Amino acid sequence: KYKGIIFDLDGVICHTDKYHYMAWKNIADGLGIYFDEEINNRLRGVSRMESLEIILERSDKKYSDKEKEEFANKKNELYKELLNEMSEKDLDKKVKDTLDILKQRGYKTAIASSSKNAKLILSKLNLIDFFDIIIDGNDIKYSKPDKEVFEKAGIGLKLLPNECLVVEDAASGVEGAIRAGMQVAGIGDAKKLGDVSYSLESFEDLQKYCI
Ligand code: B16
Ligand code: MG
Repeated sequence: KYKGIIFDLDGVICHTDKYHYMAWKNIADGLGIYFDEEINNRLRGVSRMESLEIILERSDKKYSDKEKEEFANKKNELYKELLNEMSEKDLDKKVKDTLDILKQRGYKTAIASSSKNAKLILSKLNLIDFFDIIIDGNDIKYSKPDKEVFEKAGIGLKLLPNECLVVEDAASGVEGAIRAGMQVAGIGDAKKLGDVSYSLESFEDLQKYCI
């Protein structure tokens, strides 16, 4: 039924979501702003600046655009330091095997990520040449829950929306994919969301639904 599979990156292909959390936690603690895993879930799939705005909701202070830019830059520096340690061994074998099987079955594959660091991460995981197309935070004007990143991935694969299945871990991504007219397989927290077509207990479950 599907001809292409469009994957989110953070929280689906790899677990860089924990590094985003650690880096933002450092910024929030430095500013004396309360931040926890639950608030962090709202940052999934959302752009860097929009993530900062969500964190600052709990601050009484007003910050200038220049200050906000400094916080966001500092977060990205911390995040990239954490990424330094990453290598091919951080790619789960079951994820890699599943990707290979789906490719053998003839599916086209894409990445649709809000992250401006997506290509850096994919090269560390030695996956940069695996996907037919990579659309990331540098290619879009509006981040998830907008449909832009998914629409561009679908166009890049030369497929219609109803020929694509999106794999997402975030509410923002599920919403964006549905707005793009695509069906979604939810993993992690997103597997509990009502509008997903498939709930994946693990990444390998994709092999059951994409035959
Ligand atoms: P960056 P995804 C998203 O990636 C992350 O989930 C989100 O937490 C992050 O703020 C966003 O990328 C921007 O990342 O600061 O690296 O540009 O889940 O869409 O792959
Ligand atoms: Mg994600």
